[in-house]
Amino acid sequence: MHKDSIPATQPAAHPGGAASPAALKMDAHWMPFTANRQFKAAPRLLAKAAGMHYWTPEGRQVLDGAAGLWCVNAGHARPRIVKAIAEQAQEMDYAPPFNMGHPKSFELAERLVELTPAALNKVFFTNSGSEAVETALKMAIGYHRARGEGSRTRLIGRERGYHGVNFGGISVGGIVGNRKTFGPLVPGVDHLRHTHDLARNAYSRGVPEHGADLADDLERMVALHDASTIAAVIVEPVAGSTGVLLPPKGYLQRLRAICDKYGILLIFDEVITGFGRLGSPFAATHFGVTPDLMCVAKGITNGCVPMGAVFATQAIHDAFMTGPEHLIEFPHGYTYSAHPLACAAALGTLDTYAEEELLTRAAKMAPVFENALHSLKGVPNVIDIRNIGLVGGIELQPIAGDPGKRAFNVFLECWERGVFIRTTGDTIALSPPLIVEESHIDQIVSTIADVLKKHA
Ligand code: PXG
Ligand code: PLP
Repeated sequence: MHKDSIPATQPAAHPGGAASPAALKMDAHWMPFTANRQFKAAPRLLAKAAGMHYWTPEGRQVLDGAAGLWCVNAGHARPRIVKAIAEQAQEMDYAPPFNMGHPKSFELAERLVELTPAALNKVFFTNSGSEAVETALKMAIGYHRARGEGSRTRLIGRERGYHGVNFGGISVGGIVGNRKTFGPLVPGVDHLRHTHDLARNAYSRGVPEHGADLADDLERMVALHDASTIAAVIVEPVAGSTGVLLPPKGYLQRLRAICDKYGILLIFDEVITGFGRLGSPFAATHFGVTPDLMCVAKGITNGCVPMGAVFATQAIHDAFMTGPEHLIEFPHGYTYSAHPLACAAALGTLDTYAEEELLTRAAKMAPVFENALHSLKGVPNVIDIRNIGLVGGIELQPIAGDPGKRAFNVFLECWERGVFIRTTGDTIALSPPLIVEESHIDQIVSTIADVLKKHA
C-alpha cells in the first residue's frame, strides 16, 4: 500500500534545473537552527522524497525516522495531497484573507472541528506553529479583557517547553539557548517546573508514574501572583523538541482542574502531538483532557505547505463578538492566513488520513515500536528510553564537558548508514511517518544500536 515509488538506484534529477550539488553555492543562505559553518563544510542534501524515504542528490536512499521534522505524518509525496496542491495552484493562487474568503478555508475548518474535542469548535488559521502560539497567547489575553478582566495578562509556560521562535513563544518557552540571546522578552511570564525525572521514571513505557504533583506548581503561581493576574498556562502535552518528555500519569488532568478552579485558560501546544502522533487525532483526545485553546501546525498539511491553526472554544470566540458588527473583533491575522494552497493541501491530507486510518495507526503500531525501542536498554551509553504512540526518546549519557556531541555523532553516522533521525541535546527523538512498517522500525533501531555499539 505504501510502496515507495522511486527505486534506490535511480539517479535523482536536480529538480527545477538546480545546480548539481558539487557546483552549488551555499554562501547566501543563512540556515535556520543549523551550525552554518560546519554544515557548509560537509553538507547533507535531500533531493527527493516518497513514502518512508528520502533520496540524496546522488540517489542514495535514506529512511525517514523523523517524518521530516515531525510533520510528514502520512509519508512523502502522497498523491491526493500533491494533486490537491497542483489543482489549487492552477485554479486560484491566492485570495486575500481579510474581509474576503474562499470556499476551501470554510470547508477545511468544518472538517477540522469534526476531529477535535467537541468544545473546540472554532479555528483561526496561521502559517506555522510559532504563529499559532502567538495567536493563542493574544486570544487568551484579549478574551479576559473582553470579559472585563483586563488585569489577567500574565502567561505561564514551563521549563523545557518549546513554543516556536517568536517573542511570545520564546518568552513562555523554557529553552535557555533560545532565550538568553534576545533581551528581556515579553514581561509578566512565569514558568512551571518541567516533569522530566530520570531518577524516578527512567525506562517508563508510556506515561511515567511519578510527578502529577508537579502540576501543583500552578497553585504556587496563583499564591505568588494571584489568579486575577494570570491569563493562561501553555504546555506541550508531550514535550517534543526538548527530548520527548511525557506527562506523568494524572498531570494534565490536575493542570486542567487547577485552571478551572481559578479561571485560568489552558492552552495545549499540539504542534507535534496533533494529527495522530500519539495514536489519537490529538493529545487532548488521547488523554481525555480538553484545553481552552489548542495550537497545531506541521501535520495539518502533512508538512507540504506551511500552515498552522488555533482551535478555540465557543466561549472564547463569543467573548470577542460583542462590539458593533461592522468592526473587526480580533485585530490579528497574517497575509497568508488560510492560504488557498495550504487549505487544499490540508484537505488532501485529511482525506489521506481518513482513507488510511492514519490518525489512529500510531496506537496500533505502538506496541511494536515500544518493544523495538526498549530493546536498546543496556546498549552502551543509553540512559533512558521513553515512548508513546509513534514518538520515542532515547537519552544518551553526554560526553563529559561536551553536551549534545554524542547524540549528534550518532545522527551523523546514522545518516551515513541510510537512516535519518533527529537529535536534541543528547536525546535521539524518533517520530517516523505514521505509515511506518515493522521492517522500518527494525532498520531504525538496529542502525542506532550498531552505531552506539561501535562507539562504546
Ligand atoms: N510548538 C511546538 C510544540 C513545536 O514543536 C512549534 C511550536 C513551532 O512551530 P514552527 O512551525 O513555527 O516551527 C514547534 C515546532 C526539533 C524541532 O528539533 C521542533 C520544532 C521546530 C524546530 C525543531 O525537535 N517544532
Ligand atoms: N511587514 C510589513 C511591512 C507588512 O506590510 C506586512 C504585511 O502586510 C508584514 C510585515 C506582515 O507579514 P505577514 O502578514 O506575512 O505576516
